[in-house]
Amino acid sequence: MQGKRGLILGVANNRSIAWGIAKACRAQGAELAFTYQGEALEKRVRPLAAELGGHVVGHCDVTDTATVDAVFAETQRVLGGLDFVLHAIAFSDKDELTGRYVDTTEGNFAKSLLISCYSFTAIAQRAEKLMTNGGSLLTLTYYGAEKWMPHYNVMGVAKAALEASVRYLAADLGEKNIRVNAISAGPIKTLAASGIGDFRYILKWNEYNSPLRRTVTIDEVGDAGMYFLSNLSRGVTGEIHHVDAGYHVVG
Ligand code: 0WD
Repeated sequence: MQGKRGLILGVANNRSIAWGIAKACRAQGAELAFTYQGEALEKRVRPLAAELGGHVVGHCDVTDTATVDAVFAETQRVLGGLDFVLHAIAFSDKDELTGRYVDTTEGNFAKSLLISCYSFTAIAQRAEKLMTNGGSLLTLTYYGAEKWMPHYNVMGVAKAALEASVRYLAADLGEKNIRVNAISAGPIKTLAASGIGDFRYILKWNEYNSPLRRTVTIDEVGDAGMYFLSNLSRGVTGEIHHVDAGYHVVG
């Protein structure tokens, strides 16, 4: 990753999956730029970025296009171009990550799909312009896109759309040697995950039932992320890769 420049979206704190991936990329020599969402997270992201000798390129809320444009302009200024982007962003109203999917409201459906799915396309549009020598885009998904999961509800629908968009983006951007992939991570206790109903039960269930008889860590997802964001995966695009202790073969 020496000489590679990457933009990391979605670090909330040192438990974030994005943080695990950023650490793994930095360990191989990548130069990183980070965004944060709002002032509260800025306080957490700044010291983390500094720990990896990275840049902070500003506040990015994907529901506010001006902030997305601003962080890409700042990334271009600071890094002079891009080789990879990590998208580790998702959101749904917590009240709808419990109970039944059928009760999803139109407002939360639109907001969840915008933040958790469309934002990856919005980011790909801007990254394409900065990736003049090809590049790699990576997003995070979950098995709830493929199978029903208790409480995952509208996020499962958003992740299914996100996985489909990985395939469409891969086909569109392949001729520019820009690759697009997703990691389907097993459940990990993060800020976002704490909003999902009965999450502790899901963790235990995965621990008991996955082939490796455990859950995964952000460092394990981090190493797989480094593979996708580096030349190691140069022949791979449009892939949904499970890093879930094997749960998807039994669940
Ligand atoms: O078990 C898990 N933790 C799994 C997470 C299993 C499989 C996949 N994932 C996915 C998530 O769905 C998400 O896409 O991994 C990605 C990263 O999530 P995370 O590391 O679990 O969670 P967290 O550390 O909370 O980071 C997600 C961040 C947000 O944090 P909070 O918790 O404040 O919502 O996504 C960002 C924000 O920093 N985010 C936004 N960024 C820009 N604009 C927005 C937004 N509108 N909304 C959320």
